[in-house]
Amino acid sequence: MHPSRRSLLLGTVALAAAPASHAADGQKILRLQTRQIEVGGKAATRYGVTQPSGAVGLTLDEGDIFDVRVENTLKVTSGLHWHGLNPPWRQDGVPYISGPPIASGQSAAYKFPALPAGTRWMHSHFSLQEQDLLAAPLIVRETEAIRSGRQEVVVLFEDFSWTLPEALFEKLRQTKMGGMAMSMDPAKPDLNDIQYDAYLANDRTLADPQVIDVERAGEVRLRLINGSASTNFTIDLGADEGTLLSVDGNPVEPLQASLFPLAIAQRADILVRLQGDGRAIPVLARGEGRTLQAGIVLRPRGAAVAKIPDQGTTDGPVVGLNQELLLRAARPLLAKHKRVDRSIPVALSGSMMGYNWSMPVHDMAGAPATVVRGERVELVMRNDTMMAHPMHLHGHSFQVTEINDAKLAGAMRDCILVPPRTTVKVVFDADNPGIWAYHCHNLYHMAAGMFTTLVYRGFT
Ligand SMILES: [Cu+2]
Repeated sequence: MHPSRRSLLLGTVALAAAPASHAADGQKILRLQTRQIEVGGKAATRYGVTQPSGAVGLTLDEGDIFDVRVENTLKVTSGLHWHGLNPPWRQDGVPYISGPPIASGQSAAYKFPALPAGTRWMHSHFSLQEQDLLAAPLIVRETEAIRSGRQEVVVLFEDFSWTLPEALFEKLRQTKMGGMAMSMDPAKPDLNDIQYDAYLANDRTLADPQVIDVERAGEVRLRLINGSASTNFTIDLGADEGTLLSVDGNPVEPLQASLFPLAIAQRADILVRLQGDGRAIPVLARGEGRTLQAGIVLRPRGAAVAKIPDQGTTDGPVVGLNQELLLRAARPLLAKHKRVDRSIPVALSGSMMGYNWSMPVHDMAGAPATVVRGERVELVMRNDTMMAHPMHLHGHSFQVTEINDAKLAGAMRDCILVPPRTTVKVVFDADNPGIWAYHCHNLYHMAAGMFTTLVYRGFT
């Protein structure tokens, strides 16, 4: 290893004692690199996360140790966050909160049990790099999924612009100045801040979609990840139906549908059974309030694949919580302590004086949410704004327990969409002491202030 590539060792004593000069057995290398993709016939240079083998992202099996060295080969400071895994807090990959970012030419090591299993993902939590596609799948295959022998298809959906993220953000701050561009009509929520040039499915537009060979009458487990910076999607299976197996990587009671809302940062595992009729099945992600779409195609042997336009005939549906109300966790929080020990109000807020967002806790802007280890904690998120906010808590899986006064034993998640004029309650067990990021996963809302922390009292 180059001497300037100083190792930043994180975590356990055992790890610190391991030689840093070569990859230990089982240690995987993830490189932050630039790469070229093609959008609309033009080449675009963006960021990416690849292993030395060329594999994108990382796939592990349930029970594996997450043993990774991240090498930053970019010219800029960066890092990776393990979205949906619940590591010790110092290994969460959030710059300045869980640890320092990774400078250009440096690396950092991570080692912890890869829990919980399921469809996770990884992305930069540094500046606006996520919009530059610095994201990849992180799959921890469930033992049940491995045993099933089913084919699996992982799809990372992203939003793409030819404009640099910093310019997009600056434009938002300019055009929203004074709130003139923001909807004041409660019947018309603001769906999109940014008019993207393309949506991508595994880096490809529908001009040249990924076509995946499947068995004629086979079963396919789709692992779908909304890795976009600020686009909510609806997954559309067209005339076909699928069975929702898990959301955010966590199993739910199976739910049959052809449309599946997928808010920013959320994941959906969907089982598709091919009918044996030899038809290809497109899996589309339709942008909320836009005709623009992306997708992949499942192709049984010999099937013809029709061209799919990247513009649909109607706008993608508004992404809300109708389906969320139907979801039931297959593995809910343990029933042994049913009482909520602490309830924390969080007001999702926006200022009409410019593009400013916030999430005051207990009505105190900038205050962290504080908890004590061992408590069962409820977050009460009330959205007073005209935009939906996909709210993500790091380091924990929470259960959705109430949506506008409707109580439910809902899904276990790490990201829940809170639509305008909606209150959502989620509950989690405070079992992972540390300082955790807690924020809106719309990249521009987060950058404009909708970000706080969850802090354990006296955890050190
Ligand atoms: Cu938001």
